[in-house]
Amino acid sequence: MSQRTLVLLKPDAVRRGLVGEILGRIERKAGWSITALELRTLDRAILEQHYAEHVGRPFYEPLVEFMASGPVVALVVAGERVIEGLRALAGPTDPIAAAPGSIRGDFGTIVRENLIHASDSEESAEREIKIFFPGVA
Ligand code: D4T
Repeated sequence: MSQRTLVLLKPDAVRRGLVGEILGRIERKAGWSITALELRTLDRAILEQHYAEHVGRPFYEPLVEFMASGPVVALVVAGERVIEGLRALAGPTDPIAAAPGSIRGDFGTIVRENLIHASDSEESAEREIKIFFPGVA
């Protein structure tokens, strides 16, 4: 089943010089392709849309501050079961609980700075692709 997903390499990944490493892991999955890609610094308005489900939670303000603290790399990845596949490549939210071999498991230690976002469903992917790449059909 071919799908699309929205991926963000978070400011910690960009600051730490892990963009090439993470994009390389995505590119090496057979048959997946990057169909849009942009380096940009996110403002509050776009983060409020992206993290709408978390507004009001105790971690929301520090999360937005962190996500606006430097540029991110936003990309769309297309391919076979790419939504589930990107979540598996990333590993679970808490990097200490994430298995070695996953991006979070290999490079992260704290929940807020967990390196990568990947859409969690087809519905989220379509919503998030519209937020970050309104021009992409
Ligand atoms: P994203 O959405 O960034 O791919 O992460 P997840 O899908 O793995 O996790 P999430 O939506 O539950 O959390 C979004 C974002 O908030 C940070 N966070 C999360 C945090 O700083 N403290 C917390 O307690 C939680 C649950 C990390 C990811």
